[in-house]
Amino acid sequence: MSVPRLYAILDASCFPEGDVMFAAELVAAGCGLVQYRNKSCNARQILDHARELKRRIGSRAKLIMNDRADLCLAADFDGLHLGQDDLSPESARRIIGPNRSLGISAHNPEQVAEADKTSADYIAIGPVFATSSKSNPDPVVGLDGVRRARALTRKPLVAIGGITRANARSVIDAGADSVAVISDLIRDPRKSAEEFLRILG
Ligand code: TZP
Ligand code: MG
Repeated sequence: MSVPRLYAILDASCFPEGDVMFAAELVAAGCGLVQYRNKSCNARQILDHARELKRRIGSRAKLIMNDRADLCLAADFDGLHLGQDDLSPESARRIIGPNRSLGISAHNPEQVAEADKTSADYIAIGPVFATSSKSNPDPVVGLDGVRRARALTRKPLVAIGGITRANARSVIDAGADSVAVISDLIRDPRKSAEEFLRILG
């Protein structure tokens, strides 16, 4: 599996009025993958939102569900992203099957090496820089953390945490294949995604 250079994350907490327009703008800019992250709604609400996203943009972008293997299947998403406290990759893989993408977050070299041994299709390393989009984030790993992770895996490496148009190129130059972004896409998603895509080449 290859991961596109820009890995957009739609964090539901940023869109109390609904989030489909945000996703549609990202896709219009050429963004080919959107992760749906919802840490506050109940399962039924998350599934409703996810199905709406699937209906509206599912034919134009790959959709990744955060945390929940059951909702990934129920909404017929293309992949699942797991943190260190979610289901193990092998348990999740049994649920989502061999064909959906599976990603794992890692926050230090040991976790990268561990994730490398699993059936994960990509590994996310971070937070690279300080972030205010995640509660209780792990310590920042910096560009050195990206370089170290790069040396430990040949799986596609997604960098996350505090990544903006101003620093995205440095993250790719440190060895990441892709950058995952929440906040620097929010204000003007179409323009911002277009700029990311231009910068990331
Ligand atoms: N995991 C590590 S940092 C982070 C997550 C979900 C938040 C990234 O958001 P932002 O706004 O791009 O820093
Ligand atoms: Mg999680």
